[in-house]
Amino acid sequence: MTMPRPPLMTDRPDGPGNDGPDGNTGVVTKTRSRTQRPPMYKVMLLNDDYTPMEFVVHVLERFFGMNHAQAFDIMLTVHKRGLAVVGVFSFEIAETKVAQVMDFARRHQHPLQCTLEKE
Ligand code: TYC
Repeated sequence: MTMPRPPLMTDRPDGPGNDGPDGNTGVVTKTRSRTQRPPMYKVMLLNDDYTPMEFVVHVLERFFGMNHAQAFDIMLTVHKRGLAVVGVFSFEIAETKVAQVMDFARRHQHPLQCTLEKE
């Protein structure tokens, strides 16, 4: 009559001394960490019937660093199509641009609207 022996650590596939053919081979696994790019935000200008065209051109030159020809072009796009993307920025920059444009328009009593949208 043989008595069952108590279980030993070497019975376990991941136990000590078990890096033989069937046991733990000590393979090191690496989990790849993917670096996320920060989300970007589109800043858009909206058309209205009252803001003068020259004022919109000035806004685009002043806050979005456009030259006169670029600014005039984008202003006309907004005028004809209703809106246009005037730049793409990180959230903090986009938020600041919107606030600057809205404040500038309000101080000049124009109803110009500027908004941001996640890309
Ligand atoms: N539609 C305006 C006008 O005819 C001009 C305008 C252009 C207003 C772009 C706003 O974002 C705008 N005076």
